[in-house]
Amino acid sequence: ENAEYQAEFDARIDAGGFIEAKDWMPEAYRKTLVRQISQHAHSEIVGMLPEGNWITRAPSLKRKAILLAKVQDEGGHGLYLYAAAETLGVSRDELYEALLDGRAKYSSIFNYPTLTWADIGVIGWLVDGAAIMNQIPLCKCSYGPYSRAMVRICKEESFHQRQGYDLLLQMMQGTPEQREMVQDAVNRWWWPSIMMFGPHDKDSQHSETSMRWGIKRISNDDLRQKFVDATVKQAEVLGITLPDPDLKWNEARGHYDFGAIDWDEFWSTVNGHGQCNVDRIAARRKAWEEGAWVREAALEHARKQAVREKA
Ligand code: FAQ
Repeated sequence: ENAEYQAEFDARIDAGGFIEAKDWMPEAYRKTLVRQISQHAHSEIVGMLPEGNWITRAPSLKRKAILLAKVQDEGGHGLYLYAAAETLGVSRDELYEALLDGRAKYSSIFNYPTLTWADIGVIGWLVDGAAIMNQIPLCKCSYGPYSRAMVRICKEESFHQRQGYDLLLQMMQGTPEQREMVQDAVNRWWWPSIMMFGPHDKDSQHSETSMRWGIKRISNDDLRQKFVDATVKQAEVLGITLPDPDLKWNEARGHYDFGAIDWDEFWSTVNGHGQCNVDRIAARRKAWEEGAWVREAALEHARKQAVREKA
């Protein structure tokens, strides 16, 4: 019987179709989706912290309103993604528990500190820019609930990317100190941003199966290359230098070549030893504990309403 279901699943995947929550799916497909979608959700929720750090210090009312809205969007993205993961038969509580226990991964990028206001612009430009490059192909991924969540998320991410670039363009028209601040932030965020795409294809343990299943449509290295190619021109318009002496146009390949990535730094950050890993999890744990009364009140409210409806 399973063989029949498997054949139907394979045929749908091969035809570029979607798998929905109630459809039969191989256990390994379900597992890899729970892994990727929950890591993605955790990244959004942890990703609120580096920028949240600057809400009280935004330099104007306009910038504060924009930053508040952006961080709120990230909370919303986390919620759509946890909901997409729940369609696969896991609960949000168990996923969240894995994050708070340090068992679950989230994107390496959110373990770097935001030292100046320019970091807020650079996160929008580079981090959201890299996120969109990776997420546009996910709008066509084979799992329906994930792909539909990604369509909405990508629309909001592209606004995030533009607000970051706009913030930097404005700072670059300011004082020499402001321009230096932008360059310094770019120097610190450039390499971590290109690490976001994950290990090289040859070292990417899940790529082959995820590509076969139509979860990943474009490989880690191809996405990283597309990101570098798109970003070089934007850096020129801004008037900053990307911190890579090996970055140069390769006429034969039709792409920019770039220098070697420090994979020791990447894996050490992924495995819990980056600059801010301990702080990030401590902040999420504190928010969970301090929010206990809200969850209890919501449950109590729901209980009272159910009683009232019955009466
Ligand atoms: N950080 O075999 P692969 C955002 C892990 S954007 C940490 O290549 P896969 C928006 C990987 O999980 C950021 N770990 O894995 C925002 C695996 O470990 P595992 C979130 C990483 O899954 C912007 C191992 O390495 N975006 O939040 C990283 O095929 C601004 C082997 O790697 C997404 O999650 C990394 N960078 O490909 C919010 C997008 N890279 O699971 C706030 C969806 C790899 O076996 C502010 N995810 N690993 O324990 C994906 O597209 C994929 O999961 C990849 C990795 C491409 C990230």
